[in-house]
Amino acid sequence: MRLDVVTIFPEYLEPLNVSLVGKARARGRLDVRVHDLREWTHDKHNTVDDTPYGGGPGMVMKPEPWGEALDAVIGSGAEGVRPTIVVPTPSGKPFTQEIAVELAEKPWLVFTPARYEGIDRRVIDEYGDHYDVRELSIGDYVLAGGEAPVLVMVEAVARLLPGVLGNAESHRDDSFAPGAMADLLEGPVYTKPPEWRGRGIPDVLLSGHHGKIARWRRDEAFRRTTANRPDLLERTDPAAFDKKDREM
Ligand code: 6GU
Repeated sequence: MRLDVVTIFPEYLEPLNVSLVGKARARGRLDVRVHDLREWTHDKHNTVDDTPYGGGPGMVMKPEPWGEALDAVIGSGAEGVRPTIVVPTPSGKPFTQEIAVELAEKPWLVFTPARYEGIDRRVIDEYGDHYDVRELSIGDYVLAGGEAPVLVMVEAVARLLPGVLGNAESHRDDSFAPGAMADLLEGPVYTKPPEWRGRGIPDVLLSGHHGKIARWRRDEAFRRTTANRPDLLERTDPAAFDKKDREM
Protein backbone atom coordinates (compact mmCIF):
# COMPACT_ATOMS: atom_id res chain seq x y z
CA MET A 1 0.00 0.00 0.00
CA ARG A 2 1.11 3.52 -0.78
CA LEU A 3 0.44 6.35 1.72
CA ASP A 4 1.02 10.05 1.08
CA VAL A 5 0.64 12.79 3.70
CA VAL A 6 0.60 16.48 2.77
CA THR A 7 1.18 18.70 5.82
CA ILE A 8 2.79 21.95 7.00
CA PHE A 9 4.44 19.92 9.81
CA PRO A 10 6.28 17.00 8.16
CA GLU A 11 8.21 16.41 11.41
CA TYR A 12 4.90 15.64 13.15
CA LEU A 13 4.76 12.46 11.06
CA GLU A 14 8.16 11.17 12.28
CA PRO A 15 6.46 8.46 14.37
CA LEU A 16 5.62 6.73 11.06
CA ASN A 17 9.27 5.58 11.15
CA VAL A 18 8.76 3.77 14.47
CA SER A 19 7.30 0.48 15.68
CA LEU A 20 4.71 -1.40 13.63
CA VAL A 21 4.35 1.17 10.83
CA GLY A 22 8.12 1.70 10.66
CA LYS A 23 8.67 -2.05 10.36
CA ALA A 24 5.98 -2.36 7.69
CA ARG A 25 7.85 0.32 5.72
CA ALA A 26 11.20 -1.37 6.22
CA ARG A 27 9.70 -4.68 5.02
CA GLY A 28 8.30 -3.00 1.90
CA ARG A 29 4.65 -3.51 2.88
CA LEU A 30 4.10 0.26 3.05
CA ASP A 31 5.43 3.01 0.82
CA VAL A 32 5.03 6.18 2.94
CA ARG A 33 5.75 9.64 1.50
CA VAL A 34 5.41 12.80 3.60
CA HIS A 35 5.26 16.13 1.76
CA ASP A 36 5.60 19.74 2.97
CA LEU A 37 2.59 21.73 1.71
CA ARG A 38 4.76 24.88 1.64
CA GLU A 39 6.68 23.41 -1.32
CA TRP A 40 3.63 24.36 -3.37
CA THR A 41 3.55 28.02 -2.30
CA HIS A 42 5.15 30.74 -4.41
CA ASP A 43 5.32 33.84 -2.19
CA LYS A 44 8.24 34.90 -0.01
CA HIS A 45 6.48 33.87 3.22
CA ASN A 46 5.18 30.50 1.92
CA THR A 47 1.66 31.52 2.88
CA VAL A 48 -0.83 28.68 3.31
CA ASP A 49 -3.68 30.47 5.12
CA ASP A 50 -5.87 33.55 4.86
CA THR A 51 -8.81 35.19 6.65
CA PRO A 52 -12.26 33.58 6.30
CA TYR A 53 -14.87 35.04 3.94
CA GLY A 54 -17.84 36.19 6.01
CA GLY A 55 -15.59 37.07 8.93
CA GLY A 56 -15.05 35.26 12.20
CA PRO A 57 -12.07 34.00 14.16
CA GLY A 58 -9.17 31.95 12.89
CA MET A 59 -7.68 31.36 9.48
CA VAL A 60 -8.59 29.12 6.56
CA MET A 61 -6.11 27.14 4.45
CA LYS A 62 -5.89 28.60 0.94
CA PRO A 63 -7.01 26.40 -1.96
CA GLU A 64 -4.10 27.00 -4.38
CA PRO A 65 -1.29 25.23 -2.47
CA TRP A 66 -3.56 22.25 -1.76
CA GLY A 67 -4.60 22.05 -5.41
CA GLU A 68 -1.02 22.10 -6.66
CA ALA A 69 0.13 19.64 -3.98
CA LEU A 70 -2.66 17.15 -4.66
CA ASP A 71 -2.20 17.38 -8.43
CA ALA A 72 1.53 16.68 -8.02
CA VAL A 73 1.08 13.82 -5.55
CA ILE A 74 -1.77 12.21 -7.46
CA GLY A 75 0.12 12.66 -10.74
CA SER A 76 3.08 10.73 -9.33
CA GLY A 77 1.05 7.55 -8.95
CA ALA A 78 1.33 4.34 -10.92
CA GLU A 79 -0.65 4.14 -14.17
CA GLY A 80 -4.32 3.46 -13.49
CA VAL A 81 -4.07 3.52 -9.67
CA ARG A 82 -6.46 6.07 -8.14
CA PRO A 83 -6.04 7.26 -4.56
CA THR A 84 -8.60 7.46 -1.80
CA ILE A 85 -8.20 10.93 -0.27
CA VAL A 86 -8.65 11.06 3.52
CA VAL A 87 -9.43 14.51 4.94
CA PRO A 88 -9.14 14.48 8.75
CA THR A 89 -11.67 16.89 10.27
CA PRO A 90 -13.70 17.01 13.49
CA SER A 91 -16.71 17.58 11.21
CA GLY A 92 -16.22 14.27 9.39
CA LYS A 93 -17.89 10.88 9.78
CA PRO A 94 -16.56 8.82 12.68
CA PHE A 95 -13.45 6.78 11.85
CA THR A 96 -14.35 3.24 12.97
CA GLN A 97 -12.76 -0.21 12.76
CA GLU A 98 -15.14 -0.91 9.87
CA ILE A 99 -13.68 2.05 7.95
CA ALA A 100 -10.13 0.97 8.87
CA VAL A 101 -10.86 -2.44 7.31
CA GLU A 102 -12.26 -0.76 4.19
CA LEU A 103 -9.25 1.58 3.85
CA ALA A 104 -6.82 -1.33 4.36
CA GLU A 105 -8.15 -2.81 1.10
CA LYS A 106 -7.22 0.30 -0.93
CA PRO A 107 -3.99 0.46 -2.93
CA TRP A 108 -3.32 4.12 -2.15
CA LEU A 109 -4.35 6.61 0.54
CA VAL A 110 -3.57 10.35 0.45
CA PHE A 111 -4.03 12.20 3.76
CA THR A 112 -4.56 15.98 3.94
CA PRO A 113 -4.22 17.04 7.61
CA ALA A 114 -5.11 20.72 8.06
CA ARG A 115 -4.24 23.29 10.69
CA TYR A 116 -6.24 26.46 11.46
CA GLU A 117 -9.99 26.31 10.84
CA GLY A 118 -9.65 23.85 7.97
CA ILE A 119 -9.21 23.87 4.19
CA ASP A 120 -11.20 26.05 1.76
CA ARG A 121 -14.27 23.93 0.97
CA ARG A 122 -13.72 24.14 -2.78
CA VAL A 123 -10.70 21.83 -2.49
CA ILE A 124 -12.76 19.01 -0.96
CA ASP A 125 -15.57 19.59 -3.49
CA GLU A 126 -13.17 19.70 -6.46
CA TYR A 127 -11.33 16.45 -5.59
CA GLY A 128 -14.60 14.88 -4.46
CA ASP A 129 -15.86 15.24 -8.04
CA HIS A 130 -13.00 13.11 -9.35
CA TYR A 131 -11.84 10.87 -6.48
CA ASP A 132 -13.09 8.92 -3.49
CA VAL A 133 -12.78 11.56 -0.73
CA ARG A 134 -13.45 10.62 2.93
CA GLU A 135 -13.84 13.32 5.59
CA LEU A 136 -13.17 11.48 8.85
CA SER A 137 -13.08 12.40 12.55
CA ILE A 138 -11.31 10.31 15.21
CA GLY A 139 -13.63 11.29 18.05
CA ASP A 140 -15.79 13.89 19.73
CA TYR A 141 -13.14 16.40 20.79
CA VAL A 142 -11.26 19.11 18.91
CA LEU A 143 -7.54 18.86 18.13
CA ALA A 144 -5.35 21.68 16.83
CA GLY A 145 -4.70 19.87 13.55
CA GLY A 146 -5.17 16.69 11.58
CA GLU A 147 -1.63 15.30 11.96
CA ALA A 148 -2.30 13.29 15.14
CA PRO A 149 -5.48 11.86 13.57
CA VAL A 150 -3.39 10.78 10.54
CA LEU A 151 -1.05 8.87 12.89
CA VAL A 152 -4.07 7.23 14.50
CA MET A 153 -5.70 6.24 11.22
CA VAL A 154 -2.46 5.00 9.61
CA GLU A 155 -1.73 2.77 12.61
CA ALA A 156 -5.25 1.34 12.60
CA VAL A 157 -5.00 0.59 8.86
CA ALA A 158 -1.37 -0.62 8.75
CA ARG A 159 -1.84 -3.32 11.37
CA LEU A 160 -4.57 -4.86 9.20
CA LEU A 161 -2.32 -5.28 6.15
CA PRO A 162 -1.26 -8.85 5.35
CA GLY A 163 2.13 -9.63 6.84
CA VAL A 164 2.33 -6.57 9.10
CA LEU A 165 1.23 -8.01 12.46
CA GLY A 166 3.46 -10.85 13.65
CA ASN A 167 0.53 -13.17 14.23
CA ALA A 168 -2.34 -13.14 11.70
CA GLU A 169 -4.69 -14.23 14.50
CA SER A 170 -3.82 -11.20 16.64
CA HIS A 171 -6.66 -8.99 15.45
CA ARG A 172 -9.32 -11.69 15.30
CA ASP A 173 -10.84 -10.82 18.70
CA ASP A 174 -9.87 -7.17 18.91
CA SER A 175 -12.46 -4.93 20.46
CA PHE A 176 -14.63 -3.85 17.50
CA ALA A 177 -13.45 -6.66 15.20
CA PRO A 178 -16.29 -8.22 13.22
CA GLY A 179 -17.13 -11.76 14.35
CA ALA A 180 -18.22 -13.63 17.44
CA MET A 181 -17.18 -10.88 19.87
CA ALA A 182 -18.51 -8.09 17.63
CA ASP A 183 -19.52 -5.00 19.58
CA LEU A 184 -17.92 -6.24 22.81
CA LEU A 185 -14.80 -4.74 24.37
CA GLU A 186 -11.93 -7.08 25.15
CA GLY A 187 -11.65 -8.29 28.71
CA PRO A 188 -8.58 -8.30 30.99
CA VAL A 189 -5.37 -10.20 30.16
CA TYR A 190 -2.64 -11.69 32.38
CA THR A 191 0.86 -13.09 32.04
CA LYS A 192 3.57 -14.41 34.36
CA PRO A 193 4.37 -14.29 37.24
CA PRO A 194 1.37 -16.17 38.71
CA GLU A 195 1.43 -13.90 41.77
CA TRP A 196 2.38 -10.21 41.77
CA ARG A 197 2.07 -7.95 44.85
CA GLY A 198 -0.25 -10.49 46.39
CA ARG A 199 -2.53 -10.58 43.35
CA GLY A 200 -3.18 -13.89 41.59
CA ILE A 201 -4.63 -14.99 38.26
CA PRO A 202 -8.28 -16.05 37.78
CA ASP A 203 -8.24 -19.84 38.39
CA VAL A 204 -10.09 -20.58 35.15
CA LEU A 205 -7.10 -19.35 33.11
CA LEU A 206 -4.91 -22.00 34.76
CA SER A 207 -7.52 -24.77 34.33
CA GLY A 208 -6.56 -25.79 30.79
CA HIS A 209 -10.29 -26.04 30.02
CA HIS A 210 -10.61 -24.19 26.70
CA GLY A 211 -14.42 -24.12 26.74
CA LYS A 212 -14.52 -22.62 30.22
CA ILE A 213 -11.80 -20.12 29.31
CA ALA A 214 -13.72 -18.96 26.22
CA ARG A 215 -16.89 -18.62 28.31
CA TRP A 216 -15.05 -16.62 30.99
CA ARG A 217 -13.54 -14.31 28.38
CA ARG A 218 -16.96 -13.64 26.90
CA ASP A 219 -18.44 -12.92 30.33
CA GLU A 220 -15.60 -10.49 31.12
CA ALA A 221 -16.03 -8.79 27.74
CA PHE A 222 -19.73 -8.38 28.45
CA ARG A 223 -19.03 -7.03 31.96
CA ARG A 224 -16.50 -4.52 30.71
CA THR A 225 -18.75 -3.39 27.86
CA THR A 226 -21.67 -2.88 30.28
CA ALA A 227 -19.44 -0.73 32.52
CA ASN A 228 -17.56 1.30 29.90
CA ARG A 229 -19.62 1.30 26.71
CA PRO A 230 -23.28 0.47 27.35
CA ASP A 231 -24.06 2.16 24.02
CA LEU A 232 -22.35 -0.77 22.24
CA LEU A 233 -24.82 -3.24 23.77
CA GLU A 234 -27.78 -1.26 22.45
CA ARG A 235 -26.72 -2.04 18.90
CA THR A 236 -25.83 -5.70 19.49
CA ASP A 237 -28.17 -8.37 18.13
CA PRO A 238 -29.83 -9.85 21.28
CA ALA A 239 -29.42 -13.29 19.69
CA ALA A 240 -25.67 -12.87 20.20
CA PHE A 241 -26.29 -13.34 23.95
CA ASP A 242 -27.84 -16.32 25.63
CA LYS A 243 -30.10 -16.23 28.69
CA LYS A 244 -27.20 -16.50 31.13
CA ASP A 245 -25.53 -13.40 29.62
CA ARG A 246 -28.59 -11.30 30.23
CA GLU A 247 -28.81 -12.40 33.87
CA MET A 248 -25.24 -11.30 34.64
CL1 6GU B 1 -9.65 14.37 12.27
N1 6GU B 1 -9.09 16.74 13.31
C1 6GU B 1 -9.12 17.63 14.30
N2 6GU B 1 -8.52 18.80 14.14
N3 6GU B 1 -9.73 17.44 15.46
C2 6GU B 1 -10.32 16.25 15.61
C3 6GU B 1 -10.32 15.27 14.62
C4 6GU B 1 -9.69 15.55 13.46
N4 6GU B 1 -11.00 14.20 15.07
C5 6GU B 1 -11.39 14.53 16.29
N5 6GU B 1 -10.99 15.76 16.62
